Amino acid sequence: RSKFKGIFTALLTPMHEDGSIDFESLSRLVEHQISLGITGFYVGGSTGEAFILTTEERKQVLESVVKTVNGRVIVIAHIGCISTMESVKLARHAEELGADAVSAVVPFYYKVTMKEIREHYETIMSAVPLPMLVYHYPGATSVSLTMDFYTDMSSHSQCIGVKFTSLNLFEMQQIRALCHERFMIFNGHDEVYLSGACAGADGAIGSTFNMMPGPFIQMHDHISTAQRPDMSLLQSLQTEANAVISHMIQYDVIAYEKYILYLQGVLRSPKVRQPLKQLTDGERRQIDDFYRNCAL
Ligand code: NAY
Repeated sequence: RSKFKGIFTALLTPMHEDGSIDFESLSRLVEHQISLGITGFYVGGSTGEAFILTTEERKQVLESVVKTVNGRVIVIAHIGCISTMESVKLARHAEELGADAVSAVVPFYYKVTMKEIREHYETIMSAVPLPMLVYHYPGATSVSLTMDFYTDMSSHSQCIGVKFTSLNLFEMQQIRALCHERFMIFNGHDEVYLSGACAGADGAIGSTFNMMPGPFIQMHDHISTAQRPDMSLLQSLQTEANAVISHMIQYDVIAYEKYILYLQGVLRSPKVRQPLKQLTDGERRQIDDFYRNCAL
């Protein structure tokens, strides 16, 4: 379990100008990220545009990442779909490929109760023996999870924790206080990484790590190794990251990150898939100006 404690990039899916997947840029991004020292990848999540890829494409992206990684860092495969059966199929595929763990978003769209949500996870876990990470992102799913759900999940030895993409850090702290200590919490909103670590997060899975993993790796390393963490150092690292994030959130997050990586020469195109919003020429110029004067 301790191998999962760290900084995981919620990997982008690079695309060509026509919207098809650019596997060459994907491999380049993976290599670039490994060279910068990330702990692993969260493949096929929200940042990876998974819900607007075909099932076949989701499989191809995971295949490509597992092949490029070749065991050097950890791969968590997001296999969640709103259908339990489809999630199981993708989980089996992830297992065949040798992914280290699977993660599934809470089933959304159809309004089901906690009982069905629990059964959704139990069915996937009984079909595939890989460690499971619950993916909580109420801003996108509108699904709230109860503390009873978390404590039940934490008593399941296969369920290793939750990717907690919410700014409600009181809830995060309650999970830490009430769940089994082996139940890990991954902070999901990068702008509160440091606050999440104080509330008990063991690590983080974030999209901004695609373009700036540095401050997060430094914060994580410092928190995990320092006998007396230097709060002013940690605050200055979070502030450095948030200067970029506060600019980024004025735009579409995925398009922005792809554009920065395009400027850095890692991606060949900043294209996002329809119906996501592409950056306009005017927005690109504004980001160019910001990029020239920031620490990225
Ligand atoms: C995912 O599955 O890709 C994620 O949830 C990654 C986490 C990101 N969340 C979203 C919704 O994009 O990195 C965060 C987020 O972009 C960042 O904190 C800015 O709000």
